[in-house]
Amino acid sequence: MALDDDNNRKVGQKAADRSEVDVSRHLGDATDPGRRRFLKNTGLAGMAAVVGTSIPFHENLPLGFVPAAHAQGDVLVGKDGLTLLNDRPVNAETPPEFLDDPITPTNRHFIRNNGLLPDDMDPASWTLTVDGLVDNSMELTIADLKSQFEVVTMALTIECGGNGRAFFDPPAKGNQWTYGAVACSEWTGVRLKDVLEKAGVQSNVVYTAHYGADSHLSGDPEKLPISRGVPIDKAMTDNILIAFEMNGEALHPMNGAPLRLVVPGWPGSCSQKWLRRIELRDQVHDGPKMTGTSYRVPGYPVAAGDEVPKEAFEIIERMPVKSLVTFPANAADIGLSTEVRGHAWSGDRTIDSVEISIDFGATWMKAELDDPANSGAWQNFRANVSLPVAGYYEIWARATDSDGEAQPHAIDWNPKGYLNNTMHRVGVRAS
Ligand SMILES: Nc1nc2c(c(=O)[nH]1)N[C@H]1C(S)=C(S)[C@@H](COP(=O)(O)O)O[C@H]1N2
Ligand SMILES: [Mo]
Repeated sequence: MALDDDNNRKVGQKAADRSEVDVSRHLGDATDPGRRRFLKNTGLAGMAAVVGTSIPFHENLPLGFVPAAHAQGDVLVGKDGLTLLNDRPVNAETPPEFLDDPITPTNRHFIRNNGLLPDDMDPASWTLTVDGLVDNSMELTIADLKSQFEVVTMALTIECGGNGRAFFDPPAKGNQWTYGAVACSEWTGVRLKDVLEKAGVQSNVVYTAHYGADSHLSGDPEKLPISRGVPIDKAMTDNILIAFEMNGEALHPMNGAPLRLVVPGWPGSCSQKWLRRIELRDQVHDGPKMTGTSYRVPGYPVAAGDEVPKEAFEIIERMPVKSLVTFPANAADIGLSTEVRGHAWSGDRTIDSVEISIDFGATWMKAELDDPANSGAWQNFRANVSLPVAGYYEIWARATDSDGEAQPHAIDWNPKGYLNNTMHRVGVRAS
């Protein structure tokens, strides 16, 4: 960025005014909705991200104008083939066939936002505060993180707790994710554990609390869109990163630039984006989306559509065993012999086997299964499949994890539509 820190802060302030006050009050119907939507959802930092550089004369840009080079109201810049589920906040998933790479490229990583992007995502002036029940509170720049801690690169799976919600009946409110709120990119950063150890975790700590710089949809600066945490034992495992690079480059603005947590194997919501602060607490965190029915499921099976009392909800911890077929694509026309490919994962565990069926589950064949690149990465599988005669087939995949748990045909319904790990079915026409 060409602007110095000071200037950037000023810029951030202006952009906030623009998106939260001026735009909503004064634009009226004079500009097309796509443009208003664009401004409201991205702000100045988003515009800069879109054009790939800073905008020196941004203060002269009339309110409601977006850079002419990108006047589509496109909130998926730098993404490829994602399906937009919601544009305020931005939520977009990746069709399975676009998740075929062993490591998910940045342009194929899904986006799940609860609020609006921060206006200032400048890595040079970014700081991370570590405080609460620690011996030494710390305020670290990204340069400090790089110089004071071991920098590591790991492939880590992030899956939204609501992935698969679209298949709940009766339907569950929220983004109607089908399959593609999951990804496994390569993240570079420092271990959360190393940072917490340096801060000195006090003996009464039970939980972390994560805070990001994104703003609440209401525009109320007192409100946070989301602030979650994990038990301290989980926080001290060595595959949780405070990441400043994604696939060897700066983080994508929508994926938490310039700094985020990556907590593999637990609901994606634990992986705070635009990370500004980690606080250690002597009680379970109670930030927005930690309590009530958010990222919680009933502690016992309930019938579909049942009312569940609030006390019965428990915080989701590890994500269940699951797999995804990424080739062939659903509804593809294929030959009688084909390779089948995909990924499998299970929170805090590894995958022991993936089986494929082409006859609606009557018989299963074992797929070839790779080891994970490292702990917390999904595992890639492939199988050569021969179909006996021309016709319609379904390719089903079923993963079994290191604890012997296998993917089910159906899961217990829950009110918010979390944890759907039913088998993936891909329909194909073979000839
Ligand atoms: N600050 C912040 N962090 C956040 C969120 C958010 O809205 N704000 N969404 C969370 C949720 S619910 C998920 S599933 C993941 C998604 O990460 P991604 O958008 O990079 O795919 O980010 C998590 N971290
Ligand atoms: Mo999520």
